[in-house]
Amino acid sequence: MRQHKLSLCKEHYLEWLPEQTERFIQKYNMFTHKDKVLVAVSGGKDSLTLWEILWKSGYVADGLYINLGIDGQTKYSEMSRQIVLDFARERALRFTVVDVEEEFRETVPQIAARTLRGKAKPCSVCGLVKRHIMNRVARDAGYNILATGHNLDDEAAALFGNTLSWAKGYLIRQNPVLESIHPGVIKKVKPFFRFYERETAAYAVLSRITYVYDECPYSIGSKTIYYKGLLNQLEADRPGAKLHFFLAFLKAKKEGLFAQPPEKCGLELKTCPVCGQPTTVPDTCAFCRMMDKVKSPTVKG
Ligand code: Q46
Ligand code: ZN
Repeated sequence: MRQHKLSLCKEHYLEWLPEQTERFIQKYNMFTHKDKVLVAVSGGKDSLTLWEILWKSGYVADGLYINLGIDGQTKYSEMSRQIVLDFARERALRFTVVDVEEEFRETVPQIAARTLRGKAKPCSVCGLVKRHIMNRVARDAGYNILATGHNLDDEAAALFGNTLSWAKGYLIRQNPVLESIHPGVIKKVKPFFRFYERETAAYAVLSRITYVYDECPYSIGSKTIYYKGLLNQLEADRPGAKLHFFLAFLKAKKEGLFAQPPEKCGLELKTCPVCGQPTTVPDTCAFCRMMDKVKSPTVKG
């Protein structure tokens, strides 16, 4: 690991990553052994590795798998669902499965195809659906922490994109720890945000975790993947650049840069009358508005 000027053998690497995870959980006040953690698992290496480490470290950490219904030729959802179920059963872990099609009568790509937001690509609709379900399951089942497996490459790429367009709103909100700001919202944490993707992948391979190798077909050609490539080029010439980029951003935030403008600080979040989740408008939230359109029958001309 050139970025840390550190080389480890297999045995020590398998100790190092969980120790570092524990250090970050404590350093950033993510959660303690008294909390009830819900881990969002996609079947990929990051989320399964996170679940495994939290479980082995004795945390109350149950899984949530959302079947998005992204199948097509790759059978991405079907494959990832099976991998998550096998992973949990082999370790006797508790988990919840939410099937979007069963619950909303349509898969994520089908919902997206009906909306303006998702016409070209379902990712924005997919994000909205996932956020809504994660929050709802955590809230209804009494979890007070929602953990995701985002790694440094994910966070740095998102920051890079947000910085290129100076997306103020996203820069204000981007954080590895998001405290609950509304009774309907669960505290969100990303315990792997300081690990390079190679580091979590190495752990998954060395500890023989079976995970889905294929990415979601809709991620192909995405801006995120392009930004990750650019940051990897930078990292190759300047080891540690990616980590520095993200940590310097967090430091700047701590010092008050990217803070909420004073006129917005007092703005209270409203509660969606349909689902109880927060919204900035005094009406139904974006998710409920979108699902309302899905429920109404298509008018054929
Ligand atoms: S948003 Fe887009 Fe991902 Fe949803 S449709 Fe696939 S690539 S899974 S993180
Ligand atoms: Zn709602």
